[in-house]
Amino acid sequence: MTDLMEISAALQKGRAKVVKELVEQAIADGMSAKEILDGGLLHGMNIVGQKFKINELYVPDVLVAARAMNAGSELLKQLLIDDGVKATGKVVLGTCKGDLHDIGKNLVKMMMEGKGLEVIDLGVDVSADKFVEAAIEQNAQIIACSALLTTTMGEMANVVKYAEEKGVRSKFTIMVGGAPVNESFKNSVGADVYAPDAASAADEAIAAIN
Ligand code: B1M
Repeated sequence: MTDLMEISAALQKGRAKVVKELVEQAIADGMSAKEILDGGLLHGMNIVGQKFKINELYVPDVLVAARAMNAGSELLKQLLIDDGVKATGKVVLGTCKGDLHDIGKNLVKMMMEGKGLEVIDLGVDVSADKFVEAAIEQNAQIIACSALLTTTMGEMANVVKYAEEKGVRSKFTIMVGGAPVNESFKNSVGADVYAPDAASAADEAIAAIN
């Protein structure tokens, strides 16, 4: 049986190839995607975050760890997506303007696709007008904004404001999330839904559409 701590340790060292092999092994051992994600990949990334905070690791170390995280989570995607599920709704998703963090956003995308939602991924550094214009163009029901920086979460207020100015606010459920975001921030910017993690983001999206 694969030791999830080995996945965590390899991720912390940024060893993408090893992470990939260990995740493949864990899948072959019959572990669930959630177990591998929470106990291995996210465990390792949390430690990287703590060490980054106290200057024990630096930006290049975090970048290689992020690459290893993406290599591992990409393999889990197949397990999270049920081919038989028909798209039940459309979401435009992105990381807010000025923000390049995309690991959490990518997990949200995977979980939403796993629930049968069609996700239009706008990428990172997405401005308020781009979120809203894409939602109009794509005829989406949900605008989902991720932010990891206290300096970029303010763009979420601009998304709400821009939708109001365009007269389309009532057409969309605006969902917000990311490490510095919480329920009271969601209320302060006038968004509709806050989700603390990728799995609840997918559940909340389904609930908002139905
Ligand atoms: Co940056 N970084 N980073 N970083 N980074 C943080 C966020 C930080 C907390 C580190 C720290 O100081 N401890 C700090 C932010 C401080 C703050 O604003 N309060 C920080 C900083 C300061 C910076 C720079 C400014 C550093 C610098 O250059 N001096 C810089 C900014 C660059 C920019 O964006 N303009 C920077 C750069 C980077 C890297 C490029 C090196 C890299 C990103 C690589 C990438 O994403 N491709 C990076 C990383 C990896 C991190 C940490 C270590 C890990 C983030 C992560 O991916 N976590 C992070 C520290 C930490 O969080 N512990 C840190 C795993 C991921 C799964 O979690 O994204 O939170 P998260 O997603 C969660 C939930 O939040 C939620 O679901 C996910 C779990 O299921 N969620 C949503 C996310 N989006 C959601 C949307 C939803 C719902 C839920 O609905 C729409």
